[in-house]
Amino acid sequence: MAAAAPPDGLTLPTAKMAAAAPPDGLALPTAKMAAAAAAPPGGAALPTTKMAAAAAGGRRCPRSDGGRAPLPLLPLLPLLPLLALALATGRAGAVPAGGMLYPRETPSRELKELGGLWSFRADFSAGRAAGFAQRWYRQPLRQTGPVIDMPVPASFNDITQDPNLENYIGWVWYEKEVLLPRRWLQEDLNTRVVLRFGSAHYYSIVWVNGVQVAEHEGGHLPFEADISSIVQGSPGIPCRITVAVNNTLTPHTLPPGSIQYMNDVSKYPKNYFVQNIKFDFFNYAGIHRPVMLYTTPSVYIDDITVTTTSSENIAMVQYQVSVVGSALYSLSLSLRDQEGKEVATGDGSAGELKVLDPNLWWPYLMHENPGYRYSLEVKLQAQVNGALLEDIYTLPVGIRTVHVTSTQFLINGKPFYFHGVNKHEDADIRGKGLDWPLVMKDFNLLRWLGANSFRTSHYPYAEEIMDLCDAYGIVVIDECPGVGIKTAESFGNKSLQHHLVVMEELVRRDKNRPSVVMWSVANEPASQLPAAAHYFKTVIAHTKALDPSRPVTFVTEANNALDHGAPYVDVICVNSYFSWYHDPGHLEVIPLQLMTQFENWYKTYQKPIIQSEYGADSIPGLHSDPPLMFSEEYQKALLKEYHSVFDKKRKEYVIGELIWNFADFMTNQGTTRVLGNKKGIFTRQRQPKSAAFVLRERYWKIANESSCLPPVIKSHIHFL
Ligand code: BDP
Repeated sequence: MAAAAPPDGLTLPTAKMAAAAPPDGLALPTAKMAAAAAAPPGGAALPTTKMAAAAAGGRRCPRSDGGRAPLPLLPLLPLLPLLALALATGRAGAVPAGGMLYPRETPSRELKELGGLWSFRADFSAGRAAGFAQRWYRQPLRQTGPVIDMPVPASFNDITQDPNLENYIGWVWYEKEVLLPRRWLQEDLNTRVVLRFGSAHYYSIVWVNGVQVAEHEGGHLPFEADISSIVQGSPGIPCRITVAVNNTLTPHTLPPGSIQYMNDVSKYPKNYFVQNIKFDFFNYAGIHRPVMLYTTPSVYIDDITVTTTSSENIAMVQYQVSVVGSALYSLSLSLRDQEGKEVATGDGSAGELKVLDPNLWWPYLMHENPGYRYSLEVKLQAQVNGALLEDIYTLPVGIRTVHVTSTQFLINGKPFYFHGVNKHEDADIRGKGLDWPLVMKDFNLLRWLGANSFRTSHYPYAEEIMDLCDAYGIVVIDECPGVGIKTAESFGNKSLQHHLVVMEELVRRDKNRPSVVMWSVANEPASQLPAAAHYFKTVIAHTKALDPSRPVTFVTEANNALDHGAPYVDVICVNSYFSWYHDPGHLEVIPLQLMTQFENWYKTYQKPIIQSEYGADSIPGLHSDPPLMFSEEYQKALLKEYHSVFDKKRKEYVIGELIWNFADFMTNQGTTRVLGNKKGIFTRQRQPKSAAFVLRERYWKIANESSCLPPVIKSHIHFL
């Protein structure tokens, strides 16, 4: 839609106006968050009823309350979710504590994807709180002001020509009206209708037909709500889904950030503020991943947990199934191979399946048939009011083991060397929105490169991406959004508690994925601060308690002697930028400095080490010989210096190398960033720079050396 010419009345502000939004106005959803973000150094007041009324007063909008005076909503904002919940009936409620199985169509479950164009409005009001003051969720969004079309999934930032939307901080509103199939809506059918968001960044509140159904803190992870009681009983009436999303980051969010108010009136307009972040990627926001409606019977399979062990020619698949809706049910399980042949059966909510001569899940380039997955069909039967209900869920299961020794990372008992990349979810126009052509291109490039692994720097990636890692055998270090934890405040108890919840959500989501071989709880925190000791001890212990089957790490850039978190990790992951941020331009220092880095870390901890980041920016097409910084030649030369040391140390205890970065990506503007970070070996449009060919030669060579198979030849892989 005509975003370039803002529709009348939307009053898209000028840069100055946007900046002038009062500090109190971020109107974060909870009292605690609001206080954190909104306490300006100059002592500007927190929102008052008067301000709320003023914010609401500038607009003539139809009132859904029959003309009564508006409630003093802003001070009540922290209570809004509760208020709305109280209005909801039946099963509608907060994010369930149970499982978060990826929605799949099965004989008992139907699915409707809600991708496409949604109505959208950023709340540019002074205070950013007009949406709450005027209760935009109570009626169609178009009735409370102008809307534009916004694609979902996508970040909203780069969709229009408006710089204020690109850099917007605060609440944005999305809405979609959907007609549901009649068979979902009859009250007597024991059908449950669930609304699920793959992720929205950062804080979301969701209403259905004006009733709040969900509230979720954090981007990058899914949340859902049972909306049966709201939609059932009214077939033919559209179901109106309204979502308010706020991208404000505070010292206690993950990642952390802070709002800084500029009070020097000789330099900044009144109430000028900026969002500061301590991480190096653009804080894209919006509904980033698919939104789905799906059904289950009212008694349903809520969660499945699977772990696998194997020895000789026998594998065991341990399972646990949780059921919600009834205590009287039976469960049967059937494990099938890729030909559909049943290889094991079981029953009950916990047990073990024995698989003879198993096809193990192997990483890409370690086996001619990588990523082998069985299908575990779980069937639930329950009697409800005399009727037999059946729920079926099919989970892909990869059988593999992971072990860490003092010098090796073993997958299925064989040494695994990570030759891979760090990525971002990032692309032109769509920002961090899931985009199938891009996802497929990236997997084809990874396999072309001979990469067998990546780290989800610096947040969990879409479930759809993780599915492909499982299917193609791409090994994943699964990182939570613990990036930019740099201040003492972000090591406090409040942040810690949130971090534990985020790890619970991440493990719940990805625990059954064979591709995930290790959790990373953070990237480059200020782990030299004494507070990091308790913090990482706690987060890592919690993660191990949630999932005893996988090693846990965090990625450090601290000095080995000063790092307070490293004692608790299973694998040392270290980032270094020799001859880039340190001794820029001096390629000759790399061998000595890198050797010293490895030896110091190993001497201190006797744990295997991954070079989890190294790299250099290069501007594609910029050439220089001898190599100078930012040229393609310099990037290549830097990589080669690192590689010569890796080759010595991978015979000892270095177990991996992950280039920074797979592709160029967008960052905040700054004097060291030229339209973003240029350390990609591919451009942001996914074209190879010279360094990509260096890495490709290397990765295929390593694959052939370390594979337990006859040589894998690039040209034998048909898609390359
Ligand atoms: C590392 C960070 C990464 C940055 C990279 C860089 O982990 O997020 O993008 O530096 O500066 O320290 O390129």
